Amino acid sequence: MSNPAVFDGWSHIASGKVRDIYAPTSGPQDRLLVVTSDRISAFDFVLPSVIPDKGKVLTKLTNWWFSQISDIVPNHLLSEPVPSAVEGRAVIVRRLNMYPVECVARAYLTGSGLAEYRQSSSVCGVALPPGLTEASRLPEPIYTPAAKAQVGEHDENVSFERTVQMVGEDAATALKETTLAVFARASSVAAQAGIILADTKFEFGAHPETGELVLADEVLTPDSSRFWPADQWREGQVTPSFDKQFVRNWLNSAESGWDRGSGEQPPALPPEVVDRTRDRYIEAYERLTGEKF
Ligand code: Q0T
Repeated sequence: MSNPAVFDGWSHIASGKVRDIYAPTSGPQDRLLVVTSDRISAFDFVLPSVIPDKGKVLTKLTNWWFSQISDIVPNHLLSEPVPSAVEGRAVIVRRLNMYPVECVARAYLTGSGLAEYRQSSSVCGVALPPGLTEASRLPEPIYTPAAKAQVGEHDENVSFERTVQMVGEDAATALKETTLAVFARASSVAAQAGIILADTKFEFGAHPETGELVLADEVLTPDSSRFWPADQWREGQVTPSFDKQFVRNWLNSAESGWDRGSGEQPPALPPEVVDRTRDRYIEAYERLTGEKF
């Protein structure tokens, strides 16, 4: 992996597939700089191509959602300027005591949720009716938390009871209730835009002074959620992702020359796949927010 950018007064502390986090080099450690890159991942690989403006789109979308849901939960944003090199795709946030729980809500069954359902007729201890299949709509949205794994590992689905052991009854209940409340609000916004919010993941922390629950991370973006074009959903069929369908289709095609299981790194994307994918991120932003990017 390449080295993260250097910014005066900030020290790099962590990187994910898409984002880089920095702490102040000196002085109070109550803030972080979170930079969203134009990197894109698919099939668990970071691709060698970037999607121009993806970092800006995801940053604007997260900030828009934060404002839409601020009556439900406070968020970690601080209104402080970011280094000019990353203007538009970075934020300064309050440094929270993060809960080690990935707070997932699901309204449709796919991915790890479907795999677990096929094994146990339940997901994270939530019993589900028989006969569900790929992309089935659930009777109601469910909370399916996961325990944050080590870097490079996949998060492990856990029961609500397990999260009680991890963070205590009060925090576990607040995580679940807040996750489902935000999910309900976001689902209705997405539905009006012709987008199904199949599932999404939130990360919360505790305010270091007051202990109050605060929403962190990115929220309700295509990277943290499954957005499906409503007109392409069919129960029983894998629904193409709103944002990455061209990327996945091309990587899976003979034209890419790539074998997902080979252990080889994926190849660079052709320019037309990059351009169409950029358009999809912008379209998602514009449909959800009703605003021009
Ligand atoms: C965090 C304290 O974004 C993440 O990883 C990508 C490198 C997950 N993560 C979040 C934090 C945040 C935020 N956001 C916060 N406000 N306070 N830690 C650290 N990693």
